[in-house]
Amino acid sequence: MAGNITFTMIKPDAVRNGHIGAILNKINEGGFEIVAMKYTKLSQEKAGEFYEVHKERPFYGELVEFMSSGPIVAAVLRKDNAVESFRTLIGATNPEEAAEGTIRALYATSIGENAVHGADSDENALREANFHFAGTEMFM
Ligand code: 3AN
Repeated sequence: MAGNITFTMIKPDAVRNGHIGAILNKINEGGFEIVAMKYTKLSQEKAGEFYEVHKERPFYGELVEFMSSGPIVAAVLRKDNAVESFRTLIGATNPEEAAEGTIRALYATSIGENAVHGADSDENALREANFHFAGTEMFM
């Protein structure tokens, strides 16, 4: 059965470009409840750890550099079928392929700097939530 929790980050490009408020509004309008949230910055080491699954990909270095380049908003969201529903709301990885009205179509600048992260499975959503938040910081 699909879980009801997903994990997201508003990435440094979207923060720099002033889109935090607009993206949180899309998240609320999409019917997601925020159960944890923080404004923070990943060190290079932490970003490397978070994206460890992509270590062998050619863009790993660039991704770690970018994700540690400025503050982010990390959040845990609740909705039925949260992972899939959120990935629909954010759109394709490449903003040029993202459906109209999705967060990436509206606010991403490139495939590398694509405004938001969304967990890709229930298992990863929980792992990523626990990576960023202590149990006492999540109001599930
Ligand atoms: P998604 O974020 O849509 O799940 P993944 O898991 O394939 O996409 O990639 C993780 C992150 O790696 C993306 N959000 C993006 O920032 C970066 N990325 C993916 N593909 C590329 C690429 N071809 N060039 C640069 N960065 C990329």
